[in-house]
Amino acid sequence: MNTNRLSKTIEAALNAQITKEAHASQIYLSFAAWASSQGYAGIANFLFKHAHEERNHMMKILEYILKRGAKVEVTSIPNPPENPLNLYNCFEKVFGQEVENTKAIYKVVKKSHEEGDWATWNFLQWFVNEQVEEETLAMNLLDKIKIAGGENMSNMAQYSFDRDIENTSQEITPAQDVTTANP
Ligand code: OFO
Repeated sequence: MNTNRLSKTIEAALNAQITKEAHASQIYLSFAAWASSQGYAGIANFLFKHAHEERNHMMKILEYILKRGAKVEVTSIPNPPENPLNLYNCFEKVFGQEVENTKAIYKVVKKSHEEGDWATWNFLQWFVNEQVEEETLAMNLLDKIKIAGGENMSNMAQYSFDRDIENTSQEITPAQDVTTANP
């Protein structure tokens, strides 16, 4: 008896999304390492936590595929992009990456709608909301940098922003407390 509750199309789309979330995690990880090497400890901490969050998103999808009796395919992850040129460029890239991931999620949502796979559609609504949160956060940080001088931020402004973001990241669940259910 076939107990797979996902269609081949949805199974493939969700597996592709696993790779996208893993890729997002690698991007945050590489930007965090870059920020740390530039002396931005607060920003590095913030980005490391986000790398962890994205990995939990990957796990959330992986667990869902297994729960529905379908097959997980773990594939290779594309390389992260080049290091950012500066803080402004870093958050520009972060925002761009979040928008790309939102588009990818919307495609899977659309497929689940077309197929009338309401369980998957419902499961994906969590990701739709999460992307709104993440886009807003990146957008707000980008706005702050713009106000502080954008690409021409002074050293003092960079110092304050780094300290500021450290406080922002205090509001985010510490990486060690993050779970798949509470990313
Ligand atoms: Fe996975 O949440 Fe953003 O990309």
